[in-house]
Amino acid sequence: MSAELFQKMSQSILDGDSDAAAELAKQAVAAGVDPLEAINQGFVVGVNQVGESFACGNAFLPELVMAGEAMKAAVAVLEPEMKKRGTERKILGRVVLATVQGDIHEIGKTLVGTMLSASGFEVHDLGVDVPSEKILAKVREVDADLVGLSALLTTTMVKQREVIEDLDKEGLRRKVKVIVGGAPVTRDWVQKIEADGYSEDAIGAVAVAKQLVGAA
Ligand code: B1M
Repeated sequence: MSAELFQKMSQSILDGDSDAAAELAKQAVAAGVDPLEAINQGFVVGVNQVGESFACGNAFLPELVMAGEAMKAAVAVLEPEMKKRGTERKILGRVVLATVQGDIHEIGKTLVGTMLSASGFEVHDLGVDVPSEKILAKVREVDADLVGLSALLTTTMVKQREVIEDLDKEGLRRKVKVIVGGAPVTRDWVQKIEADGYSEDAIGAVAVAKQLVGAA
């Protein structure tokens, strides 16, 4: 019974079907299936497959977005049940995520957040056009392990450096690792501003984040 259910769960993610994923999660709860097992043996199997297909060029952005959304729908149903059972999913790390000040491009940043959260990170997404002081305040509030900064404009990339400098000034730089990304961001830029990690896409961002928290 569980094997069949897990297979359907994985398939719902591959199909990017949020309604089916939520429904299967409800069925699992009703049948007394361990919600953590449902995530790890069911839904995560699907999300990993989509991630691999994307990395090989066999799946594209819409599939990735839909898989992430379906994963979120399933986790939203299962999380309260995990809390009830005291088997909360192990959080890999806390991430404060934002598109930097002056920049309102949100799609890539949100995709990175969805994939991080689908992969086990607790994501605090501050949205777009976020000033440095707001990012630092959130880092303190949630005791973040990682800061993710997205910038899509050559004119706003400089704000990534500003946040890193502010973290340094405030004595937070040693505590948090910083990942940067966005279309104009290059490896040279990453070195120049002394960020800890960089990825060209959302799947890569998950791999980098896992490395930085020692969960790779
Ligand atoms: Co604008 N825009 N835009 N735009 N826009 C670009 C970025 C641009 C390249 C278009 C072009 O000229 N070819 C250009 C920038 C040029 C430059 O600076 N080099 C540009 C411009 C100029 C502008 C305006 C200035 C236009 C104007 O008003 N004159 C203006 C700026 C507004 C502002 O921010 N202050 C503007 C506005 C807009 C819209 C509001 C209309 C809209 C955004 C809507 C929204 O987000 N809600 C928009 C859009 C849609 C784009 C393009 C067409 C698409 C961006 C996108 O969503 N891509 C873009 C051209 C392009 O990129 N082809 C363009 C899909 C998304 C999934 O990819 O965001 O790259 P992306 O994210 C990827 C990776 O970059 C990476 O992973 C993601 C997933 O794979 N990634 C990270 C992103 N963040 C990451 C963080 C990480 C790790 C990886 O770690 C933390």
